[in-house]
Amino acid sequence: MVYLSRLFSPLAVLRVLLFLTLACILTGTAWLWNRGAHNAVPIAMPHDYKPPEATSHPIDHLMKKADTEWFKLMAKETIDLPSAARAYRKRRGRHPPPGFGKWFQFAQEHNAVIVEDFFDQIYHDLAPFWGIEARKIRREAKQFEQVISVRNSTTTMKTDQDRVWMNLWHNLTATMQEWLPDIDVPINVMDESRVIVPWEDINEYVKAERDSRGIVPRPEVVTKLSGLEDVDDNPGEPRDLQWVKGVAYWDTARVGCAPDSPARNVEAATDFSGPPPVPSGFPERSYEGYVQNWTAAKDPCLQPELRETHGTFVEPISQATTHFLFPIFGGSKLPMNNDILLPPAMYWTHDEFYSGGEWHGGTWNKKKSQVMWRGGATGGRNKVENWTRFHRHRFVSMVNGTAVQMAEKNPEGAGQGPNFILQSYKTYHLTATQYMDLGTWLKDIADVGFVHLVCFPETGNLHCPYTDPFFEVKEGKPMKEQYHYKFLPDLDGNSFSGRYRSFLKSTSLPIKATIYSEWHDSRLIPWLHFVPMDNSFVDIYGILDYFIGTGIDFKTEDGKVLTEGAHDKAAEKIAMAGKEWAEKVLRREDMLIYVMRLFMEYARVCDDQREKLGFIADMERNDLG
Ligand SMILES: *[C@@H]1O[C@H](CO)[C@@H](O)[C@H](O)[C@H]1NC(C)=O
Ligand SMILES: *[C@@H]1O[C@H](CO)[C@@H](O)[C@H](O)[C@H]1NC(C)=O
Ligand SMILES: *[C@@H]1O[C@H](CO)[C@@H](O)[C@H](O)[C@H]1NC(C)=O
Ligand SMILES: *[C@@H]1O[C@H](CO)[C@@H](O)[C@H](O)[C@H]1NC(C)=O
Ligand SMILES: *[C@H]1O[C@H](CO)[C@@H](O)[C@H](O)[C@H]1NC(C)=O
Repeated sequence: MVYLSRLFSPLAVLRVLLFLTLACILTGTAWLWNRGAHNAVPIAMPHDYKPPEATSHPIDHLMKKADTEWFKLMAKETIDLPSAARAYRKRRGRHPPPGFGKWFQFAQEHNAVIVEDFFDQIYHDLAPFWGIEARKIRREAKQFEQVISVRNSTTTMKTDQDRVWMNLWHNLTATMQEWLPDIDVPINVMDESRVIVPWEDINEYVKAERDSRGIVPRPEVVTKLSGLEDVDDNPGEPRDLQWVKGVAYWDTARVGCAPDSPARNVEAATDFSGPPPVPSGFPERSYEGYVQNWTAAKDPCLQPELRETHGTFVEPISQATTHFLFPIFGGSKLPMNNDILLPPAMYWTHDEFYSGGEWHGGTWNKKKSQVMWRGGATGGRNKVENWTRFHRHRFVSMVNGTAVQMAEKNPEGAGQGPNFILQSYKTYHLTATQYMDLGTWLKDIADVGFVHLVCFPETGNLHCPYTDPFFEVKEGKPMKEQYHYKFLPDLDGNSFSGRYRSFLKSTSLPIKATIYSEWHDSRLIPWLHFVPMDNSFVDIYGILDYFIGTGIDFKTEDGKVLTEGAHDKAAEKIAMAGKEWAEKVLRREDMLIYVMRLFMEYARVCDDQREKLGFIADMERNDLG
């Protein structure tokens, strides 16, 4: 490994600057300007100057690709009911569900951007239910312990105790109750997702959905739902869902992976001591080291190493999974889960702890060009035997300059820390490490730390005997203050991270790693609206190197301040595009519109006449002229 051990002195800065200036003048290659061209700073350059292609960075390529993807998506936007219904039939292969006209009206009245693809998650989640009897679904749903119900446009809630999430989802449902069909919605009140049906069964169920698809001839279409009177009059027995507990969660989860997927036959790890495995080069499926397929990057079925690098699979806090297909609605899930996604309750709250309030940060130029993260050491139940395998711990260590310097000097293995292993500097060709060692650079650009070490067994305070030597307990930072920094990593906790929506809405740039799916996934484009990060975090240095550069500012002759290697404009572009987009498609209204569509589809799949039920008013209107 190449480590520059010389520390950074003012003299060295001067020397570097002198060298750079000279190099530019002498060679005329202007590579420095090329980098600077991404800055807002106007610099004198020849009119015919063109950046050499060869210096283009993989992230430049990914950002360009993201722009193209967005244009393709937006070309599908629909602006009136007939075109929305047509887009529906084309994409889903059926008539829209009863109520679709009202739904469209609601969406339009709330100025929604309407693209059929935005609702893909609903169809992914509900498809398997076409494989089981409608009557079975509605009878069992009603019997669940926590249920939100709508009857005659009035919402009620059944729960074992007062629960914040239930109240929030109840509130969300009640907000649009006059638009909703009769439904019983079983709610998952745990952090963790609940349903994993073996892949082979799901495959059959999904096949049944595909086989049942078709545009029913108009005279045969039934436009009115049958309602739930039969289950109200004659409720069934509650289903014994045979919750699986006490089995290594990885083994419970991987049955949801396809038989030929890399993870399906890999058993749960048993030895959690020492640092976890790291990719020796670029992560698989990456584009020259950076995430190019976000769906794949999030999928544990493709990455068996997650069994020992993510807290969810090392030791979740709580676990109760059923292998039976049953409709449970919740805020997030793993790709192998068969839960049905709602927008997370935390996204509906007005609680400032999660929403950060209405203020989403000042202008980009006023922010510190640094990475800010604060959070608890959650992600599962970390213990002395296995804390080194928890993802939050790993991230916090990997951007801790001191920890990195200690790892580099580790006599037992250069680059090896207690819970991470550094890759060779050569892998990502970092600019910053050409001038200083990784640790020195990180100390300059990162302010990251835990606010609570969440120990097991509990200590009754913020500290933890086995992780104290490796982590400082830092002061918390309210979200408002986090927005004073340009770069905001967002990591999974015990499940998904509840601050993501606020980060997207902020004027700062979210850097996101996750294995969880959320309702909004098909409306966000990586490298356009946020920066995606691999779950191993080996790309974090490359990401920060690209956006922040060395972190060393220098003045050009005309007094402008540049940062060597920084693509500050590119970072600002993604931060602003994400914010603007979130304000268009992740509004509270958009959550209502999503859930209204979801509940209309759910009502149909619970109805005995589901194959004939549909909305065709748009076609009849066409007939009239
Ligand atoms: C809903 O309305 C129908 C018809 O008006 C009525 O028969 C039924 O009892 C009502 N159900 C509830 C739960 O109020
Ligand atoms: C939902 O909650 C908000 C804020 O607490 C409240 O103002 C509103 O009335 C509630 N809406 C319904 C339908 O319960
Ligand atoms: C991304 O990965 C998923 C899962 O492996 C795959 O189905 C999909 O085709 C990939 N997308 C692209 C654009 O390659
Ligand atoms: C960074 O790492 C060092 C060495 O392990 C540790 O003492 C320090 O508390 C860590 N800092 C943070 C913010 O966790
Ligand atoms: C994590 O370590 C603890 C303590 O050894 C153990 O009880 C737990 O089962 C481990 N997790 C897994 C998935 O084995």
